[in-house]
Amino acid sequence: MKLYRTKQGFYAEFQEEYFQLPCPDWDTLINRDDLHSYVLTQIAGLTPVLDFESKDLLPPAVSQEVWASGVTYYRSKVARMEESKGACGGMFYDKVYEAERPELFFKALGYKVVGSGGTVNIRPDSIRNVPEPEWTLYATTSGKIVGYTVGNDMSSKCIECENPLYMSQAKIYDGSAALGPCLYVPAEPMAQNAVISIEVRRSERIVFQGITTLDQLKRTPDELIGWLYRSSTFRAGAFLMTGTGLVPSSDFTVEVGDTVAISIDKIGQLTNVVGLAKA
Ligand code: DO4
Ligand code: MG
Repeated sequence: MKLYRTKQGFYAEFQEEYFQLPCPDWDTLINRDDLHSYVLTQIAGLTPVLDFESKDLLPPAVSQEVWASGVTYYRSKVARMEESKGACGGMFYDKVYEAERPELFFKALGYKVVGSGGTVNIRPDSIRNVPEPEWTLYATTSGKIVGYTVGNDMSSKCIECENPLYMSQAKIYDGSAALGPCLYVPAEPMAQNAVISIEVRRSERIVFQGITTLDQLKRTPDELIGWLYRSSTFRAGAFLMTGTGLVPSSDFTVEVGDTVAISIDKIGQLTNVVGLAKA
C-alpha cells in the first residue's frame, strides 16, 4: 500500500485503487506502529476515488526530522576516500565503513523537505554538486520501521571535499532534501533485491545514469534506525536516508535546469528539477 500526502488530502493506493483517508493529521496517521493494518481498516467500505491523478503531491514529511547515513555502500567509501585525499579525510571514510557505529547526520526538518515535482537546489557558492539517490526508511516514535520512500541527499561536493568539518554546509541548505512520491507501507519489510536507479536529464539528453540494488547496502535498516534512536527521541517519528551507492565520476556536476529522476522498485519515482538556492 502507498500513502500520499496531497494539497487536497491524504490518499491510500491499494490494489491499483485510490481511497481518500478520513484522517485530519498526517503526523498522527503515520506515527502508528500498526500503520499498514490501520489503513486497511480505514479504507474498508470506502468508494475509490477516480481523479487521484489531478491531486497536487506534497512531500511525505511534515513534523518529522530527516536524517541521513553515510558511507554505507562500498562504492561510496571508495569515491569519498578518493575525493577527500587532499583534505586528509580519506582515512575517516575507510574507518566509518568498517566501524560498528555508522555515520549518521542531520539532513532537514520536515517542513523544508521538497516533494516529487518540486525543485531541489544547488548552492551558488559550490561549483560541483551531485544528487544522492537513497532508499529512505520511516520509523515511528517507538523506532518501528513502518514505511519507506525515495530520497535525494543533494550534496555540494566541493565544499564537502575541501574539509570534513564543512559537511553540514555541504549537506544542509534550502532545497537539499527531497522525499517522495509516497510513503510505501508494505505488510512485510522490503525485499533486498529491490532496484534503485537514477537518471539525470539535461535538455532531453541523459547526462548521468546508474543502477544498484538494496542488497549492496552494508548495514541493515534496523541497525541504522537502532543507532539513530540511541539517546534521541523523535516525537513525530523520523525519516532516515540510508546512504548512496550511485556515485557519478568526479568530473560530473548537476546544473540548474537538469531533471533528476530516482526510482526504487515498489515505491515509485521521485522527480525534481534543479534550481539555485539563495546566496
Ligand atoms: O560522509 C559523507 C556523506 C556520505 C553520504 O551522504 C552518503 O554516503 O550517502
Ligand atoms: Mg548521502
